[in-house]
Amino acid sequence: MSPPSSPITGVVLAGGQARRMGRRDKGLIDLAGRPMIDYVIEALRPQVDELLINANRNLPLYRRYGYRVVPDRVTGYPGPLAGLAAGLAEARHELVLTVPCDGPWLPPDLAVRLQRHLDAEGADICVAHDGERLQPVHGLFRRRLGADLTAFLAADGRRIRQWLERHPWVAVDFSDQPDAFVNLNTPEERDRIEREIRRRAGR
Ligand SMILES: Nc1nc2c(ncn2[C@@H]2O[C@H](COP(=O)(O)OP(=O)(O)O)[C@@H](O)[C@H]2O)c(=O)[nH]1
Ligand SMILES: [Mg+2]
Repeated sequence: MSPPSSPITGVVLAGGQARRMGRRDKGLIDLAGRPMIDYVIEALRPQVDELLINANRNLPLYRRYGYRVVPDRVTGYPGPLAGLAAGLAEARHELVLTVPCDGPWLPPDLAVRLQRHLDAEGADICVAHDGERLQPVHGLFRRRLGADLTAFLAADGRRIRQWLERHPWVAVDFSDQPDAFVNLNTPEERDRIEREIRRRAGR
């Protein structure tokens, strides 16, 4: 795989309330013997030049990974855009890649493919599409959109799709990797994916 042409800051979005997971801190939930976020960091680390963790609870535990931990700058848990806003405000690089903390099977070529399309189409935002639906928390964003996102959130904007429409955005088809966007929102999903991880690892 060829490296991306511009440096990228990766942001793991681990700042949600996890209402469907009993409000536990989802990134730290055990998945086959490791905190869920371990899988995400392992998959994202080789794809980016800087890594940030967006979290709002248990900050000392997240800091143990050795990356900067950035909490939301807005209150009230307005959704993933709050985590993106924190990432855009703190990123060292001009391109910012977000991924959720609850998807253990991230595409290994996520950054490369998103950046290729972002550049080719001259867009400001490039998000993944799994063949059936948009997966906009897997997205590459230009850092300078931070001011507009802050304004959108301040005006009570919440919906990702609505914010995307304010900017030139494109989607990239990842339907060749059907498992890549599996994410764990409920205890049942966690149990099912844990069984699958153990099965694949033969343990
Ligand atoms: N910073 C921040 N992140 C959030 C918030 N709400 C959700 N997220 C993150 O956004 C991602 C998607 O949220 P999730 O609850 O899994 O919803 P899903 O899109 O239905 O799977 C997760 O990585 C969450 O940690 C929020 O209010 N603030
Ligand atoms: Mg999820």
